[in-house]
Amino acid sequence: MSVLTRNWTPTHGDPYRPVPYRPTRMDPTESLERAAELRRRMDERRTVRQFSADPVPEQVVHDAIACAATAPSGAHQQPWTFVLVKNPEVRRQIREAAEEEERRSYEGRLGEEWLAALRPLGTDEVKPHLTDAPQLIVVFEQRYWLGEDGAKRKHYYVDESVGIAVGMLLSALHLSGLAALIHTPSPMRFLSQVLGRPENEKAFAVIPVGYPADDCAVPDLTRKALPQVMVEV
Ligand code: IYR
Repeated sequence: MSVLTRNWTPTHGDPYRPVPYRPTRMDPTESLERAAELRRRMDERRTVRQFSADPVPEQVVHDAIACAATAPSGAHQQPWTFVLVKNPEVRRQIREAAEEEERRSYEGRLGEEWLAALRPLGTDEVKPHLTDAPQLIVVFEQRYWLGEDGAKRKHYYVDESVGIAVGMLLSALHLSGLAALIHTPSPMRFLSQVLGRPENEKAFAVIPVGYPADDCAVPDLTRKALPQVMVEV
C-alpha cells in the first residue's frame, strides 16, 4: 500500500489555522432554477440491477469517486477507501462469495418480515451485476487509522461519513449519466479477504456501475412526497 494512503493523518493535533472562504454568492433566481433542475434530475435516478455490457468512460468513474471523496467527515478524517475492481477473476470470486451468503439470506436467514419488505423489489440471491456491470466499486470504511508501525488512531462518525460519501458517489454517477446499484451483501467480511484490505477497513457497500441493459426493468416504486418527509417547526 502506498505511503500516501497509510500516512494520511493530515491534521491530527495541528492548531486551528483558518483561511478565508469567499465563494461567489449565487443570485437567488439562478439558485431557484438550479435547485428545481437538480430536484428533477435526482428524481430520475433509479437503482439498476440489469446492466449493459457496454463500457463506460473510466474517467467518469474516477471523477465520481473524487466527488465522493469531497464529502464532509468526522474530524475531517476522510475514513474511506474506494476499491475499483477490474480483475475479472477477483470479480468472479466476489460474485461467488456474495451469492453464497445471499442464498442463505434468502433461504431464511433474513426472516419473514425482512423477506416481505424485499418482495416488492424483486431481489433474489442471483447477482449477475457483480461480474457483468462494466465497473465495480467496493467502498470500505476505515474504522480507525492504522500507521505503518501498527499505531492506531480513533476515527469518528465513520458510518455517517462514509454514508454521506456514498450518497455523493451515487449522485455524481447519476448526474454523469451512469446507473448504479448499492448492494450490501451480508455478512461482507469476505470482501476484505478477497480484496486484501488491511485490518482497519470494513466493507461498507458494493456498487456496480454502468448503463442500464436494453431490457432493464425496475420495480414500480413511488417516493414519499415532500410533506411526508419534511416537517417545519
Ligand atoms: N443484501 C440482499 C438483501 C437486500 C436487503 C435490502 I435492506 C435491500 O434493500 C435489498 C436487498 C441483496 O442484496 O439482495
